[in-house]
Amino acid sequence: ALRHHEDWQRQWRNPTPKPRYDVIIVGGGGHGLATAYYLAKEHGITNVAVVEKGWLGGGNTARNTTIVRSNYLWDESAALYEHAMKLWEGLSQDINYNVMFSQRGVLNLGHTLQDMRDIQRRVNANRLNGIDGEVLDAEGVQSLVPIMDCSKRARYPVMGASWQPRAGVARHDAVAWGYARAADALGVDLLQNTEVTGFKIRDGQIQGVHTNRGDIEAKTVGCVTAGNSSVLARMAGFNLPLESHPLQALVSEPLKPVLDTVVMSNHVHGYISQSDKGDLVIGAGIDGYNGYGQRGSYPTVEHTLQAIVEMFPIFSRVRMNRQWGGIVDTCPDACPIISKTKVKGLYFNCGWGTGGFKATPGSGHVFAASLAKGEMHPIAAPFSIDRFHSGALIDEHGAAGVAH
Ligand code: FAD
Ligand code: PYC
Repeated sequence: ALRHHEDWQRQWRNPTPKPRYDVIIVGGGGHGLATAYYLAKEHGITNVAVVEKGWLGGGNTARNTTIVRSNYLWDESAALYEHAMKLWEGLSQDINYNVMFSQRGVLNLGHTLQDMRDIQRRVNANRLNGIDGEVLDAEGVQSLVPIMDCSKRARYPVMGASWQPRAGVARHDAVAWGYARAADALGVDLLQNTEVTGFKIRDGQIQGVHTNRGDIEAKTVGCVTAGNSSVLARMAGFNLPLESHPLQALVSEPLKPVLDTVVMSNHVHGYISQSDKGDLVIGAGIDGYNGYGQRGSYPTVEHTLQAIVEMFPIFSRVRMNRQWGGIVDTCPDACPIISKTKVKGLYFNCGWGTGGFKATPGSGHVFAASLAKGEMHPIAAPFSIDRFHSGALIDEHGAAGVAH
């Protein structure tokens, strides 16, 4: 059948770097590509390069477990993630690319009284912010997910959950490819295999980047390099309060449809959904050590699968097909940094840690507006680096859903 799959059009050009652009985006993951797209589409800035050391979407964008939700506790993060959710809801039409956004709902389970109190508080806060959410008891959870062990026999019996019906999953590769194709069509140059090795800075103002393919000039540079952000910051002469850790995921052999929603438990600590291909998509917490290897350690895999089998004894004999890791940049308050820096014209968008996939459209949208205007978008402003000096942290460890 594949015989007829030939002479396909390229989805994007493979241009030679120009000597200078209006804006350079470093990092061709979902966030960087979305930024470039919105710069071109919403602000008419098309003389833009996305500089990517590997291939587009080859970082965390293509390695995550694709969970999308906006049920964060604090007003600042609720605004950011709900902005993204609204963009997700029209994204396939906007970029004319099927990102397979499936609003199948997300459950965040509670296994203790304190879990349930935190869930109540978060759902109340969400509803005050106009974000959908319900608190379910164990029976409500069981009726949504009949194959889960919600009995009292479990080591940590399920007491209930928060339920966000508009949450769900999306096809991660398609998000990167869709934004890439749409940005390219508007004139953005996507430069793959182009690694930024340093910054050109004169009198405190960014002048451009050094790369393995030569220097490229721009008076505005946005770094969206996820797990490598602190490395890039050091090249520019400052430190970021980030730790880079591996985060693993694994998928099973394909199964018939058995799970039509997303289940996350921060207490027994695992999360699971079933992809349209039928694989179970599974993850848990970060590996405890710092590192840049895109793999992880065996104890984490074992811990993850213990949690899954505890919640879903029915999966105990399912075989796992593939396992991998990505490098996530975790911030002390489990919130991103979207910020100007002490170098004029150099901006960073990073620190999304274990939870940035869901934010991809919103992050790109507010970052593009900030780069275009030279002033941080109001939704991005609270996520400035300055909060680590002022103390105005936004602690989202409870809503992060993944322990770190
Ligand atoms: P990336 O896709 O990593 O893009 C950064 C890019 O920068 C990379 O392509 C990299 O090659 C490039 N780069 C780095 N250094 C340089 C350089 N010097 N020069 C040029 N380019 C450079 N989030 C959720 O919301 N839901 C989930 O279910 C979820 N699950 C996850 C599961 C796993 C296993 C992992 C690893 C992450 C998960 N996340 C999840 C987090 C999410 O994937 C990330 O927060 C998000 O993808 C970050 O997006 P990005 O575009 O900034 O990063
Ligand atoms: O932030 O929802 C999330 C998440 C799920 C898996 C990893 N991160």
